[in-house]
Order: sequence, then C-alpha cells, then structure tokens
Amino acid sequence: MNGAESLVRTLVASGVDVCFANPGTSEMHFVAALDKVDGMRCHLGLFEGVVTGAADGYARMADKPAATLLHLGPGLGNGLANLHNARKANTPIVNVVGEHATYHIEHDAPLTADIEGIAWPVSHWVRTSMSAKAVARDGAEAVAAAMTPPGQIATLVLPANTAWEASEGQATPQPVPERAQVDGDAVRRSAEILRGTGQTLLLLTGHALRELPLELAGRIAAKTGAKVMAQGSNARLQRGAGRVPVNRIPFPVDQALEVLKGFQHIVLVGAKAPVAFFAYPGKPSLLYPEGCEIHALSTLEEDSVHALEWLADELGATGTEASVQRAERPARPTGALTKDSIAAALGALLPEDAIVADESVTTGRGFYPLTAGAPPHCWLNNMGGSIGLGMPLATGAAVACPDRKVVCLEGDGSGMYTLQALWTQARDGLDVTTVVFANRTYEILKGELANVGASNPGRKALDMLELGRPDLDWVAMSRGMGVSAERVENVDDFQTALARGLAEPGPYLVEVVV
Ligand SMILES: Cc1ncc(C[n+]2csc(CCOP(=O)(O)OP(=O)(O)O)c2C)c(N)n1
Ligand SMILES: [Mg+2]
Repeated sequence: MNGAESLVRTLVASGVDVCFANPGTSEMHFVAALDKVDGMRCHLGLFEGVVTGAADGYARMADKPAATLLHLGPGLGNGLANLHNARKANTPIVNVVGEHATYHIEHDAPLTADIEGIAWPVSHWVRTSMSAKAVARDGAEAVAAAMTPPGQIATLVLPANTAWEASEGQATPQPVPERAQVDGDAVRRSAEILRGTGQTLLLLTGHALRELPLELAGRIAAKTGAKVMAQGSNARLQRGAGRVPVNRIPFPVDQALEVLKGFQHIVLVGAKAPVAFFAYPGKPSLLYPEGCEIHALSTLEEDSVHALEWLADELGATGTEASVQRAERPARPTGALTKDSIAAALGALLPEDAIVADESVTTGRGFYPLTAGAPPHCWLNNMGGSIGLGMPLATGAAVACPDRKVVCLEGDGSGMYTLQALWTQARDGLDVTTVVFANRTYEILKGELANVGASNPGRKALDMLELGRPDLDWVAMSRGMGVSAERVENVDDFQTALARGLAEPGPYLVEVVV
C-alpha cells in the first residue's frame, strides 16, 4: 500500500468520508487512491474557493470535517479566502495539499512555493509529511486536530513521493479531546448577574444556537427577564416555528448600538463581546454601552450546552416554560418587488427543514423577522466577511444533508467570486435553490462610502461600486454550468419561480432583478 492509499484509508477510518477536490500532478496518487478505497465520496470544484467553502458548509451541517484536496501553494492560495471564513466559523476542515517530491523542492520548479507559509495564517495545525511511512499517522493527527473543540483548520502537506512510496498501512484514528466543561464559578457568577436588577443580555453563538440549548436559554430568559440574542453572524442557527426565537445583532453600527443600549450586563455563551465589523470616523468599535459589564458563562471551546443546563438548574429555571415562536407565515406578498416583499415571499415559501446559506448582504437585512415563523430550518452566515462563500457553503451543506432543501440567498456581487459552485451542484445533483439578488451594484459599499465620510464621490469612484455595463446575465451563466434558471422582475413571478425551484429536486437558480 502506498502512502496516498494509507492516508485515504486512515481518513475514512477516522470518519472523514467526503473530499472536495481540485487536484494536479502532485496529487495524482491521492486521486488514484480514492478509487481503491471504499467509502470516500468526492466532489470536484472548479475553483479552490468552491472547494474550501464547500468543506465549510459540509462540516457545519455534518458536525465533522471533510477533506479538501488542493494543488500546492497556488491551489491552497486560491482557497484561502474561504478558509479564512471557515476559521472564523470554527469549522473543522482537513486540508490535504500536494507538494513536490521532497528531493524536487530544492530545484525551485515553477510550482515550488512556501506552502506552510501560505497555510499558517488560516490554519490551527500544519504539518508536512516527511515520509510515506509517516503519512497515515499524520493524517490521523490532522483529523484529531480539526475536530479539537471548537473546530479547527488542519493542513497536511503531502510531498508527492510520500504518496507514491510504500507505507506501513492505515493508522489508528486518534482520540479527539472532549469539550471542556465550564467551572462552577462562571455558572454561579452568571446566575448572580441574572438574579440581579440590571437589564441583562444572554449573547449566544456556536453550539448554543442549536434547538436544545436555545430552549434552555429561553427558560432562563423567562425566569429572569433577561433577553437572548445571537451574534451578528453565526455558523448555524436553528430557528423557526416551535423553537425559541433569537434575533442577531444588526450589522449597521447605529442599529447595533440602539439594540444594545439598555443593557447593564452581557453574559457571553460561546460568543464574543459585540464589536463592529469596521471602524468608522466618530463611531465606537465596541457595540455595547459604556459601563456595561461583560461576563463569560462559556467560551466557544467549552461545552455551552452543559453550561446552560447548569445555569438553568442554578436559577431554578429548568421547569420554566420558554416562550417559543408561533407557526406563522406572512401572507403571499403582492405589489412592488422590494426587500420586504422578497422577505415575505421567502417567509411564505421556505420549506420545512430547509438550510439557508445567507450571503444576501443588503437585500437580506430584513429577512429574519419575516422568516421567523416558517417551519423549523437552519440559517448559516458568512462569519469571516470575505464574500464569495454563499454558493460553496450551500454546495457543501447539500452534500452533508441530501434529504434537505438548501436555499442559497446570494448578492450578485458576492456570487461572482465563486459561481463555479453551480457546476458542482449540477454535476452532483445537489438540491440547492439559489436566489441571486441582481441589484447590479455593490449596494452595501455605497452606504459604506458615506459611513466612512468619503463625501461627494465622483464618476470614477461610483463606477467601482456598480456592476452594470454590461449587466451580468445570471440565467445564461447558470445554464452554462448546467443549472436551470429564470429571471424575474416582479413579486408574482418571484414567488412562482421560487416555488418552482423549491419543488424541483436538484439545483435551480432564480435571478431577481431588484
Ligand atoms: C473577498 C472580499 N472582497 C471584497 C469585499 C468587500 N465587499 C464587501 S460587500 C461587497 C459587495 C457585495 O455586493 P453584493 O453581493 O452585490 O451585495 P449588495 O451590497 O449589492 O447587497 C464587497 C465588494 C469583501 N468583503 N470580501
Ligand atoms: Mg449587489
């Protein structure tokens, strides 16, 4: 058995059985090994940003890592932006990056690069395998590193000769550290705050946004009068009818300040103290009011579910009834096609158990309230702010959950970074309905221009924020990659098109001209 096969067998034995790939010569033995080993499902991405973003979406839904297969420094480099996003989302990923044969590196061939140097800023763990005999063991350790709470990026660099030379066979899967339990002091201190008089916010992210811990947070809120909110962006939030509803901290600084202004205490459950995406002249970086005290119930590394159980117990809230979201869909909208009527159409049509990959940017700012009472579903955000994640994220989520409908809500500017994901969806028959909001601008940046105080922009500046001349033809691009598509310009047609996409199995794209 060669090193590549020993690695693939070890990955599968360690529970990593999906690989998103964009290979080259140095990965040919790994590719060949994929055939020899049962149990590894492979998906080709036509750009590495698709590969890494899909690995992110997969792991968020599967709660375990996928492998990526990337071609030396440049292939890894192309995948970096979505690895950055995955890192911010604490998504576990095992990157396998091909490298020249160990003895070839010194000759500085065209593709020679500092792979570890490229990998480190987006990885928690990096290792270059030095021999075929080490590859399997290194692979097992990479999986354990990726699975280490709260989820890490592990990058294993695989020199070509370590893939083709003889190995010592499959390695034993390595143990994964458990999530640490919070200590009693953090629980008692949080309980004391919650029993006190000041207005308190429980701020959640990570695993605390799953159904059960949300229920616990809801009980605590009902018992103590605290409010519950989620971070502005979250890896995966379970919401909809019957669940404890949570709003997110808004993106615009003024709105965030307004939402948070009344709080004397914020108890963090896996979350970070709220901070603005950017600094703006004359505005604060921190979004909570001066004098507001920040307390940590649990960090992201710790077991927030257990922490909330303990806290509910400490407060005598285990039997308290949480207030849950009623099942209610907005009426089907009529009239003009606006952000609100788009939100209402989504709220009216979102299917049960849907997975929403949200990169809708400005169009989607109001999607939350009108979809809150839809049947139970998951909502995934971009947590690293590097746009071009939505379509890959949706692709990976669809691989993880073939029985659920994935709805990708995508800005037209953001979509253009990684639209090759549509081809992967077509090829692998993935059940994703993509809605592209074709406002034909970088709408958000027009606001940002004003927010940072860059006044009186001229034609040259504004041209950098416009996507027209020529207008992007999303229907043609989508069909060109094998995904049926239609363009709509009014709210009736939007609902018909969305319903059609949701009813059809497999990928579909709706271009909404807004
Ligand atoms: C990798 C990367 N490049 C550039 C940006 C800056 N940026 C933020 S939002 C945005 C435009 C988003 O446009 P679109 O998806 O059309 O959404 P809209 O603003 O029109 O709602 C850009 C270019 C970014 N966040 N990430
Ligand atoms: Mg746009």
